[in-house]
Amino acid sequence: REMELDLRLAIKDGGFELYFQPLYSLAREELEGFEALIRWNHPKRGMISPAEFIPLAEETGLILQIGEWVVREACRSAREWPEHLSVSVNVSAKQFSTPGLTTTILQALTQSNLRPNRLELEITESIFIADVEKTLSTLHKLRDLGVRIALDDFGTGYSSLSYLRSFPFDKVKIDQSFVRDLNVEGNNAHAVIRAITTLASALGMRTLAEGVEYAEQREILRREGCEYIQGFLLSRPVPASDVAALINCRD
Ligand code: G
Ligand code: G
Ligand code: MN
Ligand code: NA
Repeated sequence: REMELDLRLAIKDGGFELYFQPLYSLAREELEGFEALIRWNHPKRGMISPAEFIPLAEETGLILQIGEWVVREACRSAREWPEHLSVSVNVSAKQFSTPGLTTTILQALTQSNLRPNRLELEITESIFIADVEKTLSTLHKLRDLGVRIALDDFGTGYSSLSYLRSFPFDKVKIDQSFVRDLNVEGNNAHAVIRAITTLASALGMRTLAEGVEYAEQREILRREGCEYIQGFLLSRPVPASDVAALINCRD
């Protein structure tokens, strides 16, 4: 497995980089923070998408070391931003189910001296496939650290509604596929978005729509009660060195 060896080398030699994509509050018309998205700069193949190497990292267990690096680096970066901005980090199911997770998060917060409520962990419904009691206990431990917890890619798994009821997530990230459906007439996509925002708000959770590419989508989302958006309309994910420009640009 050549790719696995390359991954090990990348962990050792610092072959990864974090890109950041803005999360935007529609209600306040201002930046809320950034989602950290990992990139692998492969010595021969150039930039490799996480969609390609995260599955291998999960299979081989290397996701644990990579995940630790991501959390540390994300906290370190966020420490340089204005106090009101948060950083969101993707946590894979495998990472979530390891006992060391809370320690890793706590260490990253301590080392960077970042206020815990500036860190948001994005987890997917797949964590509920495992032992539900254990999953809930981990979620509560993380919540006790003071970090925020978002449910990512919402609506793509099954029985989504029961998961929403079982834990007070801070935020529900509506999957891009629902936003894409808004482009097509007569498929009830508005109604689905409204149902999600109504339910989330009744449960005291905020909603963010992913994959927003057009102003028309943004306006529908605003109308249907969605509070936050993320997507190419605002910005593609950018390297850390370009984050300052996004923070300073007002529109
Ligand atoms: O950034 P991009 O669209 O290429 O991301 C592709 C996929 O990889 C998405 O599902 C995203 O959640 C995931 N991903 C990006 N960065 C990380 C990361 O740091 N950790 C994990 N576990 N997944 C990530
Ligand atoms: O699974 P997760 O939601 O973490 O994945 C985020 C992925 O979505 C990243 O790979 C990011 O590059 C991608 N992404 C972010 N905004 C947009 C967008 O507006 N359109 C599309 N097609 N992809 C997007
Ligand atoms: Mn995400
Ligand atoms: Na998502």
